[in-house]
Amino acid sequence: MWLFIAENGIDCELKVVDLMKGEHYQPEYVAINPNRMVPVLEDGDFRLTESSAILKYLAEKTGSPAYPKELRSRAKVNEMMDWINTQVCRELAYGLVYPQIFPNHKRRSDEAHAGTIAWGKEKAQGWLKVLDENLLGPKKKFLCGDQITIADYFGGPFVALGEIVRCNYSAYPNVKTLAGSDESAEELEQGARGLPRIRRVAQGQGFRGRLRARYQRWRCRYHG
Ligand SMILES: N[C@@H](CCC(=O)N[C@@H](CS)C(=O)NCC(=O)O)C(=O)O
Repeated sequence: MWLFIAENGIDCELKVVDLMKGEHYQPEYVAINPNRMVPVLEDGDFRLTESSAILKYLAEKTGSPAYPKELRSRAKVNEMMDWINTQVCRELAYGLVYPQIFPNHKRRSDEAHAGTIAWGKEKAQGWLKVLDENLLGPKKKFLCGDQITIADYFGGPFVALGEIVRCNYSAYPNVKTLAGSDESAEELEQGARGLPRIRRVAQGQGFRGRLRARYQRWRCRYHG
């Protein structure tokens, strides 16, 4: 979401909620999002949670081609985002990565904790294989074809989460590209994806435009 905001020059006041310090459990933030999660977008007095819904809102509001208006093209973008939001989010993020980085995801015994991670790893590998072989494939530049869509803005950073716990994506060459972990410096200039692209945007661009977005966060500590 942050990447989309930055690349589209949307004026956005970025407020980092430090999950490692448990800031999302502070009353001030809970009043904004009782789910105790990030992100939240505020556009005037309009407040929106759920990163997929936020991306669609921003893309629609700015008339971005990254969320095509044509019925079937849009349906494919929605399909991809739902797939990422359920399968990949559940197993890669919540099964494998988050239990290893967030203290509040610690299970009640070491055995239960190890079991959660083992299950998440096994399932995530299955989804990564589908992503690599069926959804991306070697000839497809982006998740929904040759043009970048909000599904890529959504999915790239999700997949790149695996970097934090040193996932080895060598068995999934197309996933590596989506996650941006195999971009050369030149490719990066031309439009890398995943974490390298986020870093590039973070280093090189400010936030300009008209909207005010607060409590938005794609930047956990691990992004530096
Ligand atoms: N369905 C929500 C999930 C948001 C979510 O999982 N956020 C994570 C960080 S990426 C979070 O805030 N975790 C805090 C926690 O688990 O304590 C969305 O897509 O916005």
